[in-house]
This record gives sequence, C-alpha cells and structure tokens, in this order.
Amino acid sequence: MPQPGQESLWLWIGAIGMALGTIYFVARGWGVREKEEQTFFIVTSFITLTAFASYLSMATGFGLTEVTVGGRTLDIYWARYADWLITTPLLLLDLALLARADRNTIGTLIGLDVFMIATGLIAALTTVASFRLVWWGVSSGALLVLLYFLVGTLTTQAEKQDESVSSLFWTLRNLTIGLWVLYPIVWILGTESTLSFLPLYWETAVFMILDLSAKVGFGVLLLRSRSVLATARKPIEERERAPA
Ligand SMILES: *C/C=C(C)/C=C/C=C(C)/C=C/C1=C(C)CCCC1(C)C
Repeated sequence: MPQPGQESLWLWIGAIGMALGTIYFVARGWGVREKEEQTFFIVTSFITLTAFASYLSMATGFGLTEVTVGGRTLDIYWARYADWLITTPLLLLDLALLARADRNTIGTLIGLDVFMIATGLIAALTTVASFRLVWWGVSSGALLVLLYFLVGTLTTQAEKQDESVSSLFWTLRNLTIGLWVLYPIVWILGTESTLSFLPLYWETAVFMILDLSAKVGFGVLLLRSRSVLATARKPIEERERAPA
C-alpha cells in the first residue's frame, strides 16, 4: 500500500475538521424533538461523518492507490470518490428538503450527481491519459446539467416557500454552485489530469478547503436557525391555518 507524503498534513486537518463539524451538528441536533426538523440534523451529521472516515482513510494510506499512466505513476486518493458518492447526494437532499422538491426533481438531481461522481472515479482510475480527459468531460457535462436543474426546477420550487426558507435556500444554493464548479477545475489543474500545474501537496490542500466549506460551512449555515428549519418542514396545511 502506498503511503501519503507531505500532503498528509492537509488530510489530518481535513479529518479533524470533519470530526469537529460532526460533533457540533450532533450536539446542536440532540435537543431537537420535531421529527421533520431532525431530518436536517441527521442528514447533515452523516455528511461530515462520512467525510471524516474518508479523510482518516486517506491520511492513514488506506484511501490511496497508484495508477500508472503513460509510464508515470500517479498517487490517486480514491477514497475521495467513495466519500463524494455518499455525501454529495446528501447535500442535494438537504437542499431539496428545504425547497420541498417533488420526488422526480430529487431523483433527477441525485441520479445526475451519482453519475457525475462515478464517471469522475473512472476518470481518476483510467490508465490512458486522453481517456482520463474524456471521462472528465463526461463527468463535467453531468455537473452542468445538475447545476441547470438546481438553478431552474429546484429554485422554482424553493421560491414557493416562506421568505425565510427561500432566502436560506438561495444562500446555500449559491454556495453550492460556487464551490462545486471548482472541483473539476482543481482536478484538471492537479495531478489527476497528468498536467500537474498544481502539485499533489497543494491540490490536497485546496480539496480539503473546498470539502470543509461545502460540508461543514454548508451545515453551519443550514442549521443556524431552528425557526427557519421548523418553517421549512411544517406541513403545508398547518402553515396555511396559522401563517408565520
Ligand atoms: C463534499 C464534497 C463535494 C461537494 C464534492 C463535489 C465534487 C464534485 C462536484 C466533483 C466533480 C468532478 C467533475 C465534474 C469532473 C471529474 C472530476 C470530479 C469528480 C472532481
């Protein structure tokens, strides 16, 4: 099993950050009694808990493999993709619950997302340099379609919600778009594309900052206001009987 180099510093920081995020979300959610509100705390805690395990596995070398591309050996942290396969659908689920999205919208978003990460994993493990870029292109195409649904259908559904809910949705949606588009760019600049403008050390640092922002940062903003979460999940009829 290959062992992480200097970049393990960032992986340990990532693991600690995800652990602290999880503890914080669980602690905040502990006293919440309303089932509908609890959902947000449960989903969000599992996001950072999963990422914690992934970072720990990368820091300790389990999540690392080597791929030989055109005679060059690349260090590939495959555990990232296992993490993202679970955590990115959960992040979308949080957004969808906030927007009270219908089942087809949730299915489409999560389907595109799983397709994006799975094809990204193929890109990372493929041994022919040009095919790696082809898979990167396929995965990036899925990201663009996903963002199209996020900005279109999901936003339309969110705008039907109370003002406080739709404004929180707006903030989290923009944070998500802003951060998610950076992932394929870091990938292409980093070691995975074999271009290596960004050496593995710096690539690992940037992914760590992106991951902490997209998960812990996202969670802190989402779970900040209990009253907004209560409004977001209150049954529609109840809301109409007693307007907030
Ligand atoms: C918490 C982790 C998050 C929010 C991860 C998001 C990851 C992506 C949006 C990854 C996208 C990629 C492509 C669009 C192209 C291929 C390479 C990937 C997997 C980095």
